[in-house]
Amino acid sequence: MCYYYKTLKGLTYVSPFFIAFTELFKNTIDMSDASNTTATTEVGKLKLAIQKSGRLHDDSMKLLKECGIDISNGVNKLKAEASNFPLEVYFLRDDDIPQYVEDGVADIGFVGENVVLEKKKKVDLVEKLGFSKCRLSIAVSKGVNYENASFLEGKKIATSYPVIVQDFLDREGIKADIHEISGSVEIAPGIGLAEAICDLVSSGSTLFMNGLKEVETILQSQAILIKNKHLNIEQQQVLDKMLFRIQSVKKAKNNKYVLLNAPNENLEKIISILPGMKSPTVLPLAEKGWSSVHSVLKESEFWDIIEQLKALGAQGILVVPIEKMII
Ligand code: PRT
Ligand code: ZN
Repeated sequence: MCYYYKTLKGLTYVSPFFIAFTELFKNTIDMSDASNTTATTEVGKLKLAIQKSGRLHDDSMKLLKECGIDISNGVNKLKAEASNFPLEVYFLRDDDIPQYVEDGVADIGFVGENVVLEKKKKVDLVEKLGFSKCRLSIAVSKGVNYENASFLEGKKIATSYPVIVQDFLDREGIKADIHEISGSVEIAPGIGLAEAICDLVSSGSTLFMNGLKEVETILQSQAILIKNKHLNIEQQQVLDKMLFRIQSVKKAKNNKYVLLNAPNENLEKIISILPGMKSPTVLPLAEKGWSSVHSVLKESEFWDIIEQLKALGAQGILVVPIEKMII
């Protein structure tokens, strides 16, 4: 299987540092664009577009909650206001979010990267949000002998992502017939509509149940925060505040707080494998010869380090989730 990772055409990654830097020069850089923006947001208030219902909705709302932003969303409402943050939330179809953000009808949006890349709208990528992870993959019938992308030459590919698929074919130098369909893509080979499909995959069970196998991953996707290119200074400041909270929530999710009892004879070795935020906290225990060690571990390194700690005689290891992490 070969992997192609996104070329963010029309989508620029903007780091928080870059945002802060460009803010200093915003008046000179963006004044010529100011008349182009259709943003009607009152000074310092942000309009956020999120999915009304579907796979992104619950995690989007959860993220706002974890950021301490309270939204009272009445059933069937299209718009809601945060009670404790300068934010208004619009509930929309995910496909429409990039357009609304480009036009400035919404200032920012939570949406799948796959949708932003397919729509090719002029928006900035601010942050990857870490939920709704999936991949956009080519699949063919199980029995097909697929060796590489040249199999697709002259074939029909059914997909809801014609733009991203065409980019992939262009990169591979392959000419194929893209057949755009809006749903149930996975049934296309079975009914003779196409020899291959390109669709989102997460667990892979939909492909499996339809007698298909995944042969190329052309994009890795997740929910992202996008922004309009013409935010005013006050809006950018509110976005920076929100971004700071989002990053604190993300860091907390990727880390665990660990407390353990360590025999003093191995204390130095134990400390050397525990990173901590600055360095681990070490407190003497009432029982002689033992210390209590507190530290923060990355989720990805967690099991490796715990095994090493056990081997060094650590006992009573407690692992606690972190709610927010402000560094
Ligand atoms: O109504 P609206 O237009 O707002 O929503 P929608 O129906 O177009 O989108 P929705 O809610 O289905 O998905 C929203 C976003 O969730 C997508 O744009 C992706 O960014 C993300 N996402 C994450 C997924 C999946 N995982 C996913 N598995 N979107 C769709 N799927 C589908 C896929 O199309 C296939 O039918 O799930 C099936 C495959 O799943 P597995 O687990 O069987 O592999
Ligand atoms: Zn949609």
